[in-house]
This record gives sequence, C-alpha cells and structure tokens, in this order.
Amino acid sequence: MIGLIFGPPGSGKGTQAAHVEREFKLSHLSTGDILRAEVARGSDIGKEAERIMRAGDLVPDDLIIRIVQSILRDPNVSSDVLLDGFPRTLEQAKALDEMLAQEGHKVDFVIAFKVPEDVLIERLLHRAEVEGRPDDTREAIRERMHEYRNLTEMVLDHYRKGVKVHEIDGVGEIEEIFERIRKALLPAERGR
Ligand code: B4P
Repeated sequence: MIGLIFGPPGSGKGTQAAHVEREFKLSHLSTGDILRAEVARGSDIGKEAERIMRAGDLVPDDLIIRIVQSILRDPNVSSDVLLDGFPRTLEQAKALDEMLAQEGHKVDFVIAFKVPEDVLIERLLHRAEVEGRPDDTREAIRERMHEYRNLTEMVLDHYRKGVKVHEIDGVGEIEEIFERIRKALLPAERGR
C-alpha cells in the first residue's frame, strides 16, 4: 500500500505521519527528514540542499526523485509506504507514478490537510522558538507558502483524478486530528 500525506508547511504532515505509521504499519518516508539528515552529515547532497532549504525553496526535482527512487527500489524497504513531503511538484508526481507503475503499483490514498495560513505561520514560528529549524524564519516561511501555492497545490488536482483523496481538517489537538485520519483510512485498511 502506498499513501501520501500532503499539505502546506506546518499543516502537521510529519506530526501525523508518525501516528499513521504506527497504527497502519506503513513505513514513513519524509523527504524533508532525509534532506536534513544529509545536511547534518555534510554530504554532497546535503551541501547542495542546505542553502536552498534555508531560503524556503524546493530542491531540484531530479535530486529528490533520485533519492526517492533509490529508497523505493531498495529490497529492504517495505512495500507499504507513507510518503511525507513527496511529491511536491507535478514533475515529481509523474516520476512517482512511473516508478510505481514499473512495479505494478500505484498511489492508493492521499491524506490532504486543510489549515488556514495564520495557524500555519503561528505553528512554524512556535517551532522556531522550540527547535530552531533554520527554515522556520519569517522570510523562509513566506517563501515556503509561496512555493506550496505555486508548485505543490496542483499535485493534489493530479491525484484527485484517480486516487481517493481524504481531505482532513488539520486544526485542533493532534490526537483529535489523528482520529479523523483513522476514520478516513479504516475502509482502505479493511480491504488490505
Ligand atoms: P518538510 O520537512 O516536509 O517541512 P514542512 O512542510 O514544514 O513539514 P513538517 O513535517 O516538518 O511539519 P509539520 O507540518 O508536521 O520540508 C522541509 C524542506 O525540505 C522544504 O521546504 C524543501 O526545501 C525541502 N523538501 C522536502 N521535500 C521536498 C521535495 N519533495 N521536493 C523539493 N524539496 C523538498 O509540523 C509543523 C509544526 O506544527 C511542528 O512544530 C508541529 O509540532 C506543529 N503541529 C503539528 N500539528 C499541530 C497541531 N494539531 N496543533 C499545534 N501544532 C501542531
């Protein structure tokens, strides 16, 4: 089973993905976490990604597609996967669809969060105080929102054409939001 967790920055993707991973036994694959780990290691990929992420821009499609492809092709990685933060552009979505089709798979479901922008900004600025993530500055947040509206939102329309998209209200307590996701995913889980 292949699921996508989708939404603007600060909508709760990483937060809820951890719960979905546990409850539905999917392996959580976050491209943001992978890139941050590369930055921490000081690898070539990390060096290329660091400046781009800090500014709130998207890293190049070919780079992120190669990373995801190598993970999905790894025989040690479960075929039940929850992708978090990927795909973020139409080009990435088409590449993912092709990768999966080659193995006879497809995206089975999408969880898409709806959260007003003022709530998103408040959450990210709060995270900046607590965790000090370098892309949680006001300027980078503004750029990330802009990238989301211009490049990422349309990915949802692409999947709406053929995949079950669960639109989830992402405002409220973390447990409460997870309960909305759980209820939405249960029918698909029963058919697994
Ligand atoms: P991500 O790591 O995906 O960053 P994000 O969009 O902020 O999501 P994240 O999962 O961290 O936050 P969440 O919403 O859970 O990407 C970072 C950067 O990597 C991108 O800007 C880009 O440069 C690069 N990148 C990644 N994937 C890429 C791709 N495919 N192509 C190109 N570039 C890519 O949570 C945010 C905060 O809200 C947390 O502090 C959390 O505690 C809080 N929160 C969550 N739910 C809450 C709730 N219900 N109530 C209150 N607070 C809540």
